[in-house]
Amino acid sequence: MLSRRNFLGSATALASVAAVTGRAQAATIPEAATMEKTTMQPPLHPTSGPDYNPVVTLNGWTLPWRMNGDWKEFHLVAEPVEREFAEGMTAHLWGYNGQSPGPTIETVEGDKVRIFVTNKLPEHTTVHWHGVLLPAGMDGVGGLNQPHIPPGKTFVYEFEMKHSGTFMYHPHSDEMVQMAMGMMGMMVVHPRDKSFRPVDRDFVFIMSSYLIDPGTYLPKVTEMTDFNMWAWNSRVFPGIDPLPVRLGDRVRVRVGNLTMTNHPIHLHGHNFAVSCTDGGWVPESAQWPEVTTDIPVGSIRAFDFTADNPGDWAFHCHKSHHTMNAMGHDIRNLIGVSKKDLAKAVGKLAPDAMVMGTTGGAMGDMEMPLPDNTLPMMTGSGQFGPIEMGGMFTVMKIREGLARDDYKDPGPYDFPKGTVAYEVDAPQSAAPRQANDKTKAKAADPKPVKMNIKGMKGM
Ligand SMILES: [Cu+2]
Repeated sequence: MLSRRNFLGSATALASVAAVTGRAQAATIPEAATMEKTTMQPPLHPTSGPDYNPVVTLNGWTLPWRMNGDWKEFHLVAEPVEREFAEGMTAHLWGYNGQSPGPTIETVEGDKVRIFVTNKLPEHTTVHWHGVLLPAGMDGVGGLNQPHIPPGKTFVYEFEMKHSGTFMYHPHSDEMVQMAMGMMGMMVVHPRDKSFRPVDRDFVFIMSSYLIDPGTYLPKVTEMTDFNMWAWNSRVFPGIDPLPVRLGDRVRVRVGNLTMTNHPIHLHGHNFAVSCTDGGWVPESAQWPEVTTDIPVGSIRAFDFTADNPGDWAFHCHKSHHTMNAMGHDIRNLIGVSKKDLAKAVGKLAPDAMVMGTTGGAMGDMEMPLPDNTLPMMTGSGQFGPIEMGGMFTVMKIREGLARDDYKDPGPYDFPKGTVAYEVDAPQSAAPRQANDKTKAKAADPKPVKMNIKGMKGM
């Protein structure tokens, strides 16, 4: 008799057979793909299994896999890498497969995945699969769930992707050092049912922060709060890819945060709703419209919207010191201070010194000699002049008629005639103001008061 209990029992037995078979199959390690380029690579369409609309990773790529029986096999190599943050600055980081962050791992709900992790770092490591619901022995916390992976060794993780959504991976082994060195990546699990919340363009990136002193190459890994490079996929503006979108597309942007602070991520020109976190899909009844969503530390937010407003739209972290590159934080606020007097006083003490910022801005215009391998604090330029940004800033470019998989930078937006804010030259009429000198006060003030009194007396 096939009772429910018997049926479940045999299903469990089958699962453990599969696991044993899996272990035998793990004997051969697939080739580890690497990537040299720092620009967004084209989406990787599936060639087997259920169809899905693949993601693109800002300044990144998707890790190729191979099928081995019914297992999807990936190979991550933890290793030292060189990462260009933007033209003019390269950092010496740790990452995976030639890049920091590591490649995006893309799978489908229900996939059985086998991920080989080879450690080419000078110290031990592990990989934790943040948000993926899996057996404890696969969770990757060194010492707690598994032995640390020694340098030169390869470990295998095997689990089933039981839930679709957006997740991350990072070491759980000398974690502060290894994450401060840039070891992290994103994981996207597509729903098995392609009709579940489909989008036309699906962008993904992870946020990381570094303290790299001007003129140096290596992050200071013991820093806890005072970071100076605020990066999306270990890139800073103007090194971050734009997000090209076809007018009318349904768009999803998935953002992970492995910095040590929160980031209010803001998109201009549209409202959106958070559709997914690292905990799963947000029911439509629980969504509300936003233009900024705060992404806490160790969290993911994916938001969806319809790109119905053509143009070039700023897309950035709303903490203004996160849209800057390495800077001196000890600059005094000199707004309103006379430059001439100050220059005289400073000149006596330090003849080569330069006085800056007395009008409150134009830091983007400043020309100061920078140390090697150091980016200007505020930089980038648009069709109307300097953009004066850095760090976590890029542009979403919404255009008519882009081809489906076309993610090339479409260039600056061609504004329709008469739609750009403009300067007026007409004389300004004097604004009515309350009198404030003695003469005018005498003439203007008492009369209405007297009139009021008279009026009251007359009543
Ligand atoms: Cu921020």
